[in-house]
Amino acid sequence: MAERFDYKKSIGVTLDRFIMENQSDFPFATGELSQLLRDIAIAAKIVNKEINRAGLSDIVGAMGSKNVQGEDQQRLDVIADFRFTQALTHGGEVCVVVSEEVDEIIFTGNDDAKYVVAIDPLDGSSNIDVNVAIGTIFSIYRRKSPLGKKPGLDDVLQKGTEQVAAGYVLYGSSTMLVYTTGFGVNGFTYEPSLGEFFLSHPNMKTPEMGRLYSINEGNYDDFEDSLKAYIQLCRDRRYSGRYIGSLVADFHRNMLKGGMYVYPATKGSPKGKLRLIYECNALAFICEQAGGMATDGKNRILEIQPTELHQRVPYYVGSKKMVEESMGT
Ligand code: P6P
Repeated sequence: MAERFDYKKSIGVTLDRFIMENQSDFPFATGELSQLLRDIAIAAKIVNKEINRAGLSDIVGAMGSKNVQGEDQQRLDVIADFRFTQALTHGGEVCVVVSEEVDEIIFTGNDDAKYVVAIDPLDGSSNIDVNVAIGTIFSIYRRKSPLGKKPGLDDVLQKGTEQVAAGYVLYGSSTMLVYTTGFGVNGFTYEPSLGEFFLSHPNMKTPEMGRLYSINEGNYDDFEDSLKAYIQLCRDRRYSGRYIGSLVADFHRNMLKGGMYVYPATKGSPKGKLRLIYECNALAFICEQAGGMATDGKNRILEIQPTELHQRVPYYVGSKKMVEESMGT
């Protein structure tokens, strides 16, 4: 018997309502963090629209410039960086931004603002032209310098344990925004016809164990013996290799199904490829909140004291038992 269509059934909780309803999680909450999360969601909607029509406009392909990492900037990298930086600046809640696309810290001019944002506006952008999922990753910190003063490096070089919120946007077969404020992880799916994110994945948890491992085995000869041994263990157990070259997409799938993503030190990237401040810390916070684990192969990611804006670290993230096994613990 088909389920009777219940037209009175709620269409669900919007992101805006969810943020407001959970604002009381924060002592002395005065709404600035709520507004900041909304500012990020607005930028995500704009970037989503531009990504979805990228093939129809002249915004695919490379800019012909390189970012601070020496990587070729795609046009959408620069566009996404502009959209998020503008939203954070005009929103008024952020005093300084660190972006993968910009060498130095970005002063928004909001010197009375409480918060700091570190962001990878568009991760995996080399996949744009081939229509593979890409993502945005963001971390939110409380500033350490006094309100009203010009912020500085100390406001940005904070351990991941100091994050007040973190999230990602996955521009995939559907567009999702997933975030945590330290009280669990919740996922929202975008309904373009209404221009709203709706709660679709409440209280996300990641399985302790999984059968998916995500790593670029093209670098296998560079791996430490312990990692080679773990990969062999995955092969012996007939795990599935799933690596699409887009961290957010691999991370999200592994979080839902159970799995582990690894980007270790390689000859090409002796300190690892992924950046601590605006990639690894955010996903580590989310992963731990969902019951998972994130290390650099030896130490908890969130406890690493950053020393440089664009510092890279080796990265092992996902199901707790898989990360522990890969470390030989
Ligand atoms: P490689 C994209 O550039 C990225 O930062 C991650 O999204 C992705 O997992 C990784 O790099 C891919 O790197 O060296 O395997 O092509």
